[in-house]
Amino acid sequence: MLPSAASEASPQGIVRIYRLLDPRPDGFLNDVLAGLSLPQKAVPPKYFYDERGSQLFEEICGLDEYYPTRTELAIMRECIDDLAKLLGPDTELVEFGSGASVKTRILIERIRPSLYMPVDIAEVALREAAGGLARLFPWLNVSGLVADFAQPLALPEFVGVPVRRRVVYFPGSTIGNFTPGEALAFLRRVHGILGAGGVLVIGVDTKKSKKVLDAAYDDARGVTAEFNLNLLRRINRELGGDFQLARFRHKAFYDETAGRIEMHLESTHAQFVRIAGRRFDFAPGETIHTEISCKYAIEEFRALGHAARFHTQAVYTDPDRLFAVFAMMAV
Ligand code: AVI
Repeated sequence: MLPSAASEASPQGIVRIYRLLDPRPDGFLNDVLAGLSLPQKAVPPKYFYDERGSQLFEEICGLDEYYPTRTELAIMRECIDDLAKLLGPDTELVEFGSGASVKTRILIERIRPSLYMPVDIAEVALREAAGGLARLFPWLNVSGLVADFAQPLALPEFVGVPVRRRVVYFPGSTIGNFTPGEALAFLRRVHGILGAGGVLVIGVDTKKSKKVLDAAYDDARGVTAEFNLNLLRRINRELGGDFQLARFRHKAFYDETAGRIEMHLESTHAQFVRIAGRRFDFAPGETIHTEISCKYAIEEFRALGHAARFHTQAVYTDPDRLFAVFAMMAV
């Protein structure tokens, strides 16, 4: 699929926003209807991120219990000089995610890429973040791409910009939201996007105690619960569903055997819900599976990278090994 449209300029830095034409404009509806028809009802986690969902996720990132964001940030601060040496000058920096984080700012400020391209499905968040970065770094050439990075994609080519190396930045341990098989397929696609010599800088959440992980996904203030339930609110609003939110509850737990968090919305009653003329029945205690978040031991992730033809050049971690940032070269 090729990018379809370019637009937009901000007063200071120039921002171009490209959109990949969605061949299935009713993708959300189809995915919800198909997912709720499965024996284990499920909705893909990419649909969390409407405007409210993106705000709630930002709030999660600041929670005491949610250690990944602050830990990854501390690691980036610590490793940035080494990382900059490893990446070298004249890079084209592609970020999978909106680019709203402080980590991105640290990276851009230090490596000064020739070109920066955030790729995100959430257009509002992408526009805001790209505009903010262009204002903060007026020298920066910013081209945002509205696309689902979990799908195969072709990036626009830019001529006349000095680029020695393409770098893909994928922070936040979002790779954990794929199954290991999907993660491998994703890494292989990233390898294709980078080409030999390109580098992937990726944040990975590590395996740790169930107590710490359970709390990170079921916080005391209920922000994660609100984030999860917002998915039903979005289905009601955008697809004309009639979920009663008070009849569902957030459920999240770490499955130590599988090495992953599972997030569900549990029906508290026997009930049915209608969406687009279809009826879905729920037994009491039945759940909609909304997210997995896989955790990797450092050696496990190194092996996954190796299977996708990446050579791990550096692994940066915090003293408690709660989180890891990998720099992996496509070979
Ligand atoms: C985006 N992703 C890496 C988050 C995670 O930790 O899996 C999403 C999230 N879900 C609940 N809390 C945070």
